[in-house]
Amino acid sequence: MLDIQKIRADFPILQEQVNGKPLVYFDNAATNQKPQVVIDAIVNYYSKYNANIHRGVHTLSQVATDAYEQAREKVQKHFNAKKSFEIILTAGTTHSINIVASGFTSLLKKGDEIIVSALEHHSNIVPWQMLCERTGAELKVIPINEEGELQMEVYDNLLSKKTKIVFANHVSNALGTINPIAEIIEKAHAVGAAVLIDGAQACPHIKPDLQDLDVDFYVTSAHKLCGPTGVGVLYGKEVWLNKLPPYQGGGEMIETVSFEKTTYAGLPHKFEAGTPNIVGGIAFGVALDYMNAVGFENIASYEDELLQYGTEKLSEIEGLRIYGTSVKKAAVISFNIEGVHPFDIGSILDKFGIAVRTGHHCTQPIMNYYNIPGTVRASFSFYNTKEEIDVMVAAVKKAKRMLS
Ligand code: C6P
Repeated sequence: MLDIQKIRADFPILQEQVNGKPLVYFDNAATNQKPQVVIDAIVNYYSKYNANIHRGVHTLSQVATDAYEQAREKVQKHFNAKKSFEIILTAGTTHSINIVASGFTSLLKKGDEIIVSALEHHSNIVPWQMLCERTGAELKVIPINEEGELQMEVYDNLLSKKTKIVFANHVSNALGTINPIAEIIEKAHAVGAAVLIDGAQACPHIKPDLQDLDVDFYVTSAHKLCGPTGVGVLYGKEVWLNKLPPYQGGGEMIETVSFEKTTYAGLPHKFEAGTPNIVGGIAFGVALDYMNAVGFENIASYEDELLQYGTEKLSEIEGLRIYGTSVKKAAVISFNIEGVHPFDIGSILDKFGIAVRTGHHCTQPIMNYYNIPGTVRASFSFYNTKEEIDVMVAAVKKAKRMLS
């Protein structure tokens, strides 16, 4: 059992008022809020030991390097990666995906196939389309059904010896669907294809065991896990990271440089050119500690309660349709009211201090499937409450009266 009021006290922003009303923050899928310990870690770094890392013999640089490398180890432990150098600290999910997509340029040729799910965020579509343009490989799509679930029987038919890599998200940001990633990975491996799983929306709710999943690449962003923006994870199996060329050239990613020839550093530095987001990495480690102390099992079961409650209450509103009705779902409710544009509902909710996201959520293919311009998306976190859901439901009812 979580003590929600105690948890809420850890998040200073939750005491804020927006438009004269107590903030109800239901835009957690876009980015979630930061507890005081994470904010303190950022202030502490800049006030006490700000220095560049992996470079200086001086004390501050050593302290900062140790803190940064400890954060990498926390990430390794959290995701159960075999080696800490399999954890590349990046700028976020988008950056991580682009490193892999760019790296596959030299590994693909015309006639090869890439399979992507129809539930993907644009950042897990566009880099692969660019890869196809560069290599002549072909993109195949696993379609969805009305519930917003992947049609796995079509996936079975798409897989062949031509398949070189498969991409899917763990949880859909637009619909909340939890995808059967263990099955996706196992079937892809059976035809010799690699798999990249986009865990941006899963990681705030689920603690994945990467060795158990046997996934080749797993990516996520710190800012959805109570950490800062501008930091993310690219996990890759050692064998794959060794196969891929570096993404960017620069300082830190080299072993030796001369005008005749440069040799690259080993993992993880080969993929970490330039000064990284040092404070971001350190604060991410603190955020993981915080979330692990709350406990992912507690988080998942409490958020599921919020999801069931919110779904039930919103469903009572006549003319309201929820998109994404899979039985396996994270705490995201995407909805529309018949005849009303989602943007108008979002704008009225904002007047009541309620933050939701409206629009296509960077998933235009999903919106095209349902033939809608977008949805209103309420996404819950472990610090939200049923009372806040009541406030939103009442505001949606008012918005409906005003707009229809
Ligand atoms: N989705 C949302 O409101 P970045 O921006 O690199 O941290 O994450 C991109 C990304 C990739 N995959 C999925 C499944 C995502 O949900 C996101 C980010 C946010 O849904 C902002 S667009």
